[in-house]
Amino acid sequence: MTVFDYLLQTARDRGAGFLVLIDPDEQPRQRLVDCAQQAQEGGADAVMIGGSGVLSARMEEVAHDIKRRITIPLIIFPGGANQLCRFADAVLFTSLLSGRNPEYLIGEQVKGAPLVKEYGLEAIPTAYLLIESGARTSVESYSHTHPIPRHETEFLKAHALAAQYLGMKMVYLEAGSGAVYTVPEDMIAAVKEAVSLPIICGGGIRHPEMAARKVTAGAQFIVVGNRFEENSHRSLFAEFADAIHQRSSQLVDKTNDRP
Ligand code: 1GP
Repeated sequence: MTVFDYLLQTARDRGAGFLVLIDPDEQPRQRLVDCAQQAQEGGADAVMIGGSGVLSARMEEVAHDIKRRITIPLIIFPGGANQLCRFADAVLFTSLLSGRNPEYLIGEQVKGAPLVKEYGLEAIPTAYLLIESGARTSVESYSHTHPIPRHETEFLKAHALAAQYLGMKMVYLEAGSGAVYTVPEDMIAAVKEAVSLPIICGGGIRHPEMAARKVTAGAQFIVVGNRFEENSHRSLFAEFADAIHQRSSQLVDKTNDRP
């Protein structure tokens, strides 16, 4: 089974998928590896690794160590082509469609594509849509792009539709790491109504109830990163997993679902 199919099946079986984002720049390597293991034991469905400013050597060593400790998929969420490495199962092959900077629309993708092939990574074509979230985020700073204004729902829907017609497989509604405001639920619901693509939502989600609201609005996958840098106890992952897995009664041991 591909990672993409595993994700779709997870969303179907559990109501939604819980993705934990690890930024290799933020903490000591051992703590990041422990965090990934706690995430798996707490009920996360996959671990994502990446960030806006990660150095490739750091990415490689952290991914290598995490991959050895978890059985759920490890998915690269690259800030640029230099973050690709062979120690992962898949890569969210994103294009920052909300911006108009050609480097992040297609430039980094052209640099990265040969590496994706060489490393044998599964590429999951994903439209990355940044939504204004109350303060300047590192994605804005690094990409030199403007986010889609909050509540400009028709504009957001047009971007999501364009992604679908371009053949992308997922749409990521991003408020940005550590966002003051999360993606509004009415914008999630509007995108859900407009396109048939699975919706990933992340940025600023700090409490299980916030995550649950995004799922109720229509998000199939919830990404949480920052919150676990302060507290990576298994019990906190489990609280998020319970809130996100709104169909958890139908579950079987997910380690059997691994691709
Ligand atoms: C950022 O959506 C992710 O790319 C996660 O955001 O770190 O704020 O949870 P947080």
